[in-house]
Amino acid sequence: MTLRQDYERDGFVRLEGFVDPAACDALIERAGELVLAFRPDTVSIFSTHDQARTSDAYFLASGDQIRCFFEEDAFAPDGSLRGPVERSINKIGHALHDLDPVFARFSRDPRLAELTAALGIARPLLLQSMYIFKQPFIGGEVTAHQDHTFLWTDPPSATGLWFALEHATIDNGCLWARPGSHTEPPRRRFHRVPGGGTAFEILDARALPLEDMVPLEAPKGTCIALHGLLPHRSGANRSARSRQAYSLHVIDARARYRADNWLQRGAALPLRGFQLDDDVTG
Ligand SMILES: O=C(O)CCC(=O)C(=O)O
Repeated sequence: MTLRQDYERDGFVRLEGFVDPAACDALIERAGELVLAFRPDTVSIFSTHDQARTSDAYFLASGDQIRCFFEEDAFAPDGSLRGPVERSINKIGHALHDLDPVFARFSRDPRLAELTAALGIARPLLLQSMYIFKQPFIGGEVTAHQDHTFLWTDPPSATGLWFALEHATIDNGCLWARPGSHTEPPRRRFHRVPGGGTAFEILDARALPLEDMVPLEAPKGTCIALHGLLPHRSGANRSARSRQAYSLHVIDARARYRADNWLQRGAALPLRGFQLDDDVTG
């Protein structure tokens, strides 16, 4: 079986040892620096529970920025942080791959271009990057979703490249998915609404099937490529170990990106492919 055949059969492919440990450590160190430099004049919490309500202006304007979002459980009832800020951040998003030199270099490694080409993405554009901490004890669960819901193109083309920067196990909140379930139709479309804010358009009221999902445990350095229609989730982390990961989402320039998708960019930072001079038109 080729990588492409595995991917088309399962909706994901898991490549152990894709990133060497030193490269993982370099991203971990850089993310730590970004958090230490973060001055939270805005407190924005990232949670996949009731996401349309919790998408604030800070989140909605982060498509072409580097911004930090807090864990839902980072706060005490009086609103103060329970722990240090570096143990309180859920994720950094969403343009690390364009704005931060360390993440930009990692994200434009020619091996990533080869991988996306092997998966059948003819004209890749690097749309979104997220650094996900899955903090010890308070790391929030990510409820089951299809990435296409959030990064809608016609036809569907969103593809996730998810990198385990630390060992990801059931205990610290690894990904879960059911092999082959990328044949599920999209259930919801997350979009901006006129006048501000976001909403989910319900396309198919059936819940995403959670049964038969299997844990995609991933040793440090593993890359998991995820089809945009594959329902996947990750558990809360109640363990004492974080589960840091970097996630990069690519779309195909041949597909139409919806103008009311939540993630939009200003003219100053157009989408690019793996080569910085990749053309986005036509
Ligand atoms: O890392 C996680 O827990 C969730 C990541 C995810 O859903 C994604 O990258 O699409």
